[in-house]
Amino acid sequence: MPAKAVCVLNGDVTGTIYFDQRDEKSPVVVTGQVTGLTKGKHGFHVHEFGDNTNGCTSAGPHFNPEKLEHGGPTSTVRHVGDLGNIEAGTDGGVTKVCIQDSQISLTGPNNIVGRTLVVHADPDDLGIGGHELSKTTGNAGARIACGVIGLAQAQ
Ligand SMILES: [Cu+2]
Ligand SMILES: [Zn+2]
Repeated sequence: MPAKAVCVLNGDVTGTIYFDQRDEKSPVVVTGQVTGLTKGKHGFHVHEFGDNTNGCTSAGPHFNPEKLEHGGPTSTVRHVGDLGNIEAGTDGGVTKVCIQDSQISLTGPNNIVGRTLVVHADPDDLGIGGHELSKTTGNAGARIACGVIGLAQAQ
Protein backbone atom coordinates (compact mmCIF):
# COMPACT_ATOMS: atom_id res chain seq x y z
CA MET A 1 0.00 0.00 0.00
CA PRO A 2 2.73 2.59 0.76
CA ALA A 3 0.93 5.84 1.49
CA LYS A 4 2.13 9.37 1.79
CA ALA A 5 0.40 12.55 2.94
CA VAL A 6 1.45 16.14 3.36
CA CYS A 7 0.34 19.20 5.33
CA VAL A 8 1.25 22.83 4.71
CA LEU A 9 0.97 24.73 8.00
CA ASN A 10 -0.03 28.38 7.91
CA GLY A 11 -0.69 30.97 10.59
CA ASP A 12 1.65 32.77 12.99
CA VAL A 13 4.25 30.17 12.02
CA THR A 14 4.66 28.17 8.82
CA GLY A 15 5.76 24.67 8.00
CA THR A 16 5.55 21.59 5.85
CA ILE A 17 5.00 18.17 7.39
CA TYR A 18 5.09 14.80 5.61
CA PHE A 19 3.46 11.56 6.71
CA ASP A 20 4.76 8.24 5.41
CA GLN A 21 3.37 4.76 6.07
CA ARG A 22 4.91 1.66 4.52
CA ASP A 23 1.77 -0.46 4.93
CA GLU A 24 -1.36 -0.39 7.03
CA LYS A 25 0.28 -2.14 10.01
CA SER A 26 3.37 0.08 10.10
CA PRO A 27 3.78 3.23 12.19
CA VAL A 28 3.43 6.56 10.43
CA VAL A 29 6.68 8.49 10.14
CA VAL A 30 6.10 12.23 10.54
CA THR A 31 8.88 14.49 9.27
CA GLY A 32 9.34 18.06 8.18
CA GLN A 33 9.91 21.47 9.66
CA VAL A 34 8.16 24.42 11.27
CA THR A 35 9.58 27.95 11.05
CA GLY A 36 9.07 30.80 13.50
CA LEU A 37 8.16 29.10 16.77
CA THR A 38 9.08 30.64 20.11
CA LYS A 39 11.67 28.64 22.06
CA GLY A 40 10.20 25.68 23.93
CA LYS A 41 7.51 23.06 23.50
CA HIS A 42 4.38 23.45 21.43
CA GLY A 43 1.40 21.09 21.36
CA PHE A 44 1.13 19.19 18.07
CA HIS A 45 -2.12 17.38 17.27
CA VAL A 46 -4.36 16.05 14.56
CA HIS A 47 -7.78 17.64 15.04
CA GLU A 48 -11.02 16.04 13.89
CA PHE A 49 -12.14 18.09 10.90
CA GLY A 50 -10.42 19.21 7.73
CA ASP A 51 -12.36 22.48 8.00
CA ASN A 52 -10.43 25.74 8.16
CA THR A 53 -13.30 28.05 7.16
CA ASN A 54 -13.00 29.96 10.43
CA GLY A 55 -9.27 29.45 10.73
CA CYS A 56 -7.88 26.69 12.91
CA THR A 57 -10.91 26.92 15.22
CA SER A 58 -13.16 25.08 12.77
CA ALA A 59 -10.90 22.03 12.90
CA GLY A 60 -12.80 21.01 16.03
CA PRO A 61 -11.41 18.95 18.91
CA HIS A 62 -8.56 16.44 18.83
CA PHE A 63 -9.21 13.47 16.52
CA ASN A 64 -10.61 10.96 19.00
CA PRO A 65 -12.57 8.13 17.34
CA GLU A 66 -12.36 5.93 20.43
CA LYS A 67 -13.72 8.62 22.79
CA LEU A 68 -10.85 8.42 25.26
CA GLU A 69 -9.25 11.11 27.42
CA HIS A 70 -6.38 13.26 26.21
CA GLY A 71 -2.88 11.91 26.74
CA GLY A 72 0.63 11.93 25.39
CA PRO A 73 1.93 10.00 22.38
CA THR A 74 3.19 7.12 24.54
CA SER A 75 0.14 7.00 26.84
CA THR A 76 -2.12 3.94 26.54
CA VAL A 77 -5.11 6.25 27.05
CA ARG A 78 -4.94 9.04 24.48
CA HIS A 79 -6.70 10.57 21.53
CA VAL A 80 -5.54 9.14 18.22
CA GLY A 81 -4.55 12.71 17.28
CA ASP A 82 -2.29 13.23 20.29
CA LEU A 83 1.19 13.62 18.83
CA GLY A 84 2.57 15.41 21.90
CA ASN A 85 4.90 18.35 21.42
CA ILE A 86 7.44 19.70 19.03
CA GLU A 87 10.26 21.68 20.63
CA ALA A 88 11.96 24.77 19.26
CA GLY A 89 15.54 25.27 20.39
CA THR A 90 15.63 29.02 19.77
CA ASP A 91 13.14 31.80 19.08
CA GLY A 92 12.08 32.15 15.47
CA GLY A 93 14.25 29.49 13.90
CA VAL A 94 13.59 26.26 12.07
CA THR A 95 12.29 23.35 14.14
CA LYS A 96 12.83 19.92 12.63
CA VAL A 97 10.05 17.42 13.21
CA CYS A 98 10.71 13.67 13.36
CA ILE A 99 8.04 11.55 15.04
CA GLN A 100 6.95 7.92 14.64
CA ASP A 101 3.46 7.12 15.75
CA SER A 102 1.54 3.85 15.78
CA GLN A 103 -1.97 5.20 16.37
CA ILE A 104 -2.43 7.60 13.50
CA SER A 105 -2.78 5.92 10.11
CA LEU A 106 -3.20 6.83 6.47
CA THR A 107 -5.92 4.23 6.08
CA GLY A 108 -8.72 2.62 8.09
CA PRO A 109 -10.58 3.97 11.13
CA ASN A 110 -7.61 6.05 12.36
CA ASN A 111 -7.05 7.69 8.98
CA ILE A 112 -5.85 11.29 9.40
CA VAL A 113 -6.08 12.27 5.72
CA GLY A 114 -8.62 15.06 5.36
CA ARG A 115 -8.21 16.20 8.97
CA THR A 116 -6.25 19.17 10.32
CA LEU A 117 -2.79 19.30 11.86
CA VAL A 118 -2.51 22.05 14.51
CA VAL A 119 0.48 23.66 16.23
CA HIS A 120 -0.22 25.37 19.56
CA ALA A 121 1.21 28.37 21.40
CA ASP A 122 1.93 26.45 24.61
CA PRO A 123 3.24 23.05 25.70
CA ASP A 124 0.85 20.09 25.77
CA ASP A 125 0.95 18.75 29.34
CA LEU A 126 0.15 15.25 27.96
CA GLY A 127 -2.89 14.95 30.21
CA ILE A 128 -0.97 15.08 33.48
CA GLY A 129 -0.77 18.82 34.23
CA GLY A 130 -3.66 18.88 36.69
CA HIS A 131 -5.31 21.77 34.81
CA GLU A 132 -9.04 21.61 34.06
CA LEU A 133 -8.13 21.31 30.35
CA SER A 134 -5.43 18.64 30.79
CA LYS A 135 -7.74 15.73 30.00
CA THR A 136 -9.23 17.34 26.87
CA THR A 137 -6.56 19.49 25.22
CA GLY A 138 -3.43 19.19 27.33
CA ASN A 139 -3.91 22.91 28.04
CA ALA A 140 -1.81 23.71 24.97
CA GLY A 141 -3.31 27.17 24.42
CA ALA A 142 -4.03 28.99 21.18
CA ARG A 143 -3.88 27.39 17.74
CA ILE A 144 -1.04 29.31 16.09
CA ALA A 145 -0.91 27.43 12.80
CA CYS A 146 -2.79 24.67 11.03
CA GLY A 147 -3.30 22.96 7.72
CA VAL A 148 -5.36 20.17 6.20
CA ILE A 149 -3.57 16.85 5.74
CA GLY A 150 -3.87 15.76 2.13
CA LEU A 151 -2.83 12.75 0.08
CA ALA A 152 0.53 13.11 -1.56
CA GLN A 153 1.94 11.24 -4.51
CA ALA A 154 3.48 7.97 -3.37
CA GLN A 155 7.04 7.41 -4.57
CU1 LIG B 1 -4.37 20.72 19.14
ZN1 LIG C 1 -5.84 15.09 22.71
